[in-house]
Amino acid sequence: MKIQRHLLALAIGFGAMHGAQAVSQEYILPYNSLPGACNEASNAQAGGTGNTYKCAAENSWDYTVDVNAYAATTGSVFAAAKVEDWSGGFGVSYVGESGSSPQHAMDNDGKLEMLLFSFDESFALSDVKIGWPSSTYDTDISILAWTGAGDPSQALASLTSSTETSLLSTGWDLVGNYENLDDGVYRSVNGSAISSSYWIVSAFSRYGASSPNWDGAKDYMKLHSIKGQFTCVNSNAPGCNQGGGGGGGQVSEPGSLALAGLAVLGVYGVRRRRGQQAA
Ligand SMILES: [Ca+2]
Ligand SMILES: [Ca+2]
Ligand SMILES: [Ca+2]
Repeated sequence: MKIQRHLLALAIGFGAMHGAQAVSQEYILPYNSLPGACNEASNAQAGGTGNTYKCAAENSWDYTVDVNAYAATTGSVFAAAKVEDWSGGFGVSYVGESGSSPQHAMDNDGKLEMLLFSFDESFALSDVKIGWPSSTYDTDISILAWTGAGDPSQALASLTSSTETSLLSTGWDLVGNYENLDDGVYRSVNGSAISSSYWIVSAFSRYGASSPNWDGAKDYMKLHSIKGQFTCVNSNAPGCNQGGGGGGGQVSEPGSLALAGLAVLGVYGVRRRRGQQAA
């Protein structure tokens, strides 16, 4: 297909600390409805690494979340990969991976692939939707949130210095594993309402744990949308006090990490792509 469009609706919330103010609204970005919500902010080499997508929240176009991809073979640390913007949603590729379907998706066939969502507010992820495939492949996913201490930048440092089996001991927590996601249908996740500024959605992995003992079938999917809630701390997150220099829930010290935010971010991108790797 020639015109690749996709939309990611994101919602994230972070553990609220002092002064945090919960926001009840959820914001979902419907597929294909809001062109331009997601844009590639930095390019990667062909088939290569390190690009960044900036995606706007549906209800607050001046609020963006960064989307990056990482991948690792068993025993190796995670390294930057490429966010692929397909019609069904985001996939992941890395240098050396086949560009053919279904490897163009986010998968665990070869390297374990993941998408990292970085917010500047704390966000409670509540729902995830894939936009591909309909039934051909297995579609199990895993979700992690950064709950470690220290500056939030430690989340990224921990990721890029960890392997699949060591990641959960560095401040990243497994929020849950979710089996057999259906194409085009939101799946409720994060039942304990964990909040964080950093979220990982990956193809299924036990991340070193002994369970669940799901089938060994490889998983492939394109991440279409996410939603959740922000707990207002900074004033610019969706649903929080905006336009003012200091809403009621502002945090004065970034280091206090008390970010709690609730918001649903609509991340969505429209991109023209070569007709290759059609889903
Ligand atoms: Ca892939
Ligand atoms: Ca692969
Ligand atoms: Ca599986």
